[in-house]
Amino acid sequence: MLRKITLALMAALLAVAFHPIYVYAHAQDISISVGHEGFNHMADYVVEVEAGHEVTITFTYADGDLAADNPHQIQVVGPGLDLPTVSLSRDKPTASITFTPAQTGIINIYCIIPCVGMEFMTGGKIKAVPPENSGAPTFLALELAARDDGNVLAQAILHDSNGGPAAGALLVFKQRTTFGGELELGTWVTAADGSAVVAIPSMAGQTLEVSAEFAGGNGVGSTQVTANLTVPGLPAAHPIGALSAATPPPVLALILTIVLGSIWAAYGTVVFQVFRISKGG
Ligand SMILES: [Cu+2]
Repeated sequence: MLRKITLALMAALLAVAFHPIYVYAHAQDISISVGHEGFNHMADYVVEVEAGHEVTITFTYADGDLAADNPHQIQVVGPGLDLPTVSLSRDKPTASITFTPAQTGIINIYCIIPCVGMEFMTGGKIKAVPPENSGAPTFLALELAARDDGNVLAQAILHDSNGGPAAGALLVFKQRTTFGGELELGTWVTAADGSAVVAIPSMAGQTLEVSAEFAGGNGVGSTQVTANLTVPGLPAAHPIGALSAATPPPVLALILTIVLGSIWAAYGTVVFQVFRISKGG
């Protein structure tokens, strides 16, 4: 009984444990000049952006000081990105490209055609870093609860900066897999009370790590929250071996008696025969 109460308490404690992270959505505009001295006149140009937020890069042609036209074709290459190249020349001095780095990591900027100064146009980098906590936040809470049918219910509730429920918002639910990756469970729309509920199949003893994300936008901050739950229920207990029990079952006791008796009988017979032969000789 005491054990059951302890288990229930532990499950309840795990179910309410969550760690909210608040972030803010914003557009990121970057200007990069492209010329024979490199990107923004640097051979190792680096700029930081926040992953998950839209980035617009405006490239400008910076080779007006050269006697001849020095066209460039810029490619932006990074994880999860498939972007068209951007061409710049004296006749087309500006061009822009817009994308959203979905993950953190390094995005490279190259000039992919022969040009004056091309050796300075291979090391440009955009560092996509995790979003910072800033600005007016939205609030997202996530609670995991194990159900008797083997599912874990993940309930997320989104509130706006005034503390009111945020209805009609898109929440993306993800589950961390045992392989370390993230499995996207899907996108749910919050109800009038700001909540969205997902049922996740689970096994007894399994530890689930689930996250809910609100992307924000249009002046509303983005939010992410992660929660963990170890599904209650013990792995099948090992029954105590029948022979280790305080009172072995009668059939096993009988078999043991017969086996041990036979061994001792054989031993006795041999001893008797040896004794008889040695006496006879
Ligand atoms: Cu170039």
